[in-house]
Amino acid sequence: MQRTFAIIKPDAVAKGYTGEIIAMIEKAGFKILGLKRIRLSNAQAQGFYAVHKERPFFQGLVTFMTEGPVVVLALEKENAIADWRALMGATNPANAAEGTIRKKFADNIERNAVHGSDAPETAAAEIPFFFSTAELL
Ligand code: FUP
Repeated sequence: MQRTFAIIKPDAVAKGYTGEIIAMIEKAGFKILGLKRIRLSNAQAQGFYAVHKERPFFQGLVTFMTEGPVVVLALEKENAIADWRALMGATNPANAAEGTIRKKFADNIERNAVHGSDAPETAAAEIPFFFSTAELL
């Protein structure tokens, strides 16, 4: 079993896609260990995306991620990291495969509906960024 971390981003939450995305997650066989609807502070968004802080899109990304509520999830499944990234689709929805979440719901490379950990070390850092051990059931 492997764990991964997911965010339903402000664009998708605001447009009312939370339920459909959670249904896709469950249908794909992920167990939801933790789930909450929160609004990121500026400091949380900057900390979460710290690896991108030298990138030209960093400030825009932080502004977007704090513009409204998000849903954060801790997911478990065999091969969870790769399987969740496959279900999300490519970062740029223009390149995302048919049937993926980003193809269905994302507007562009910045407002791209969902986040997913990209490696085991990332998942191991991202899950505790938002969930305590007692919140993972
Ligand atoms: P992903 O792992 O698919 O979310 O993609 P990246 O880690 O490459 O990028 C993280 C986030 O930065 C993306 F979800 C959206 C944002 N981003 C931009 O806004 N512009 C870019 O050119 C690239 C990424």
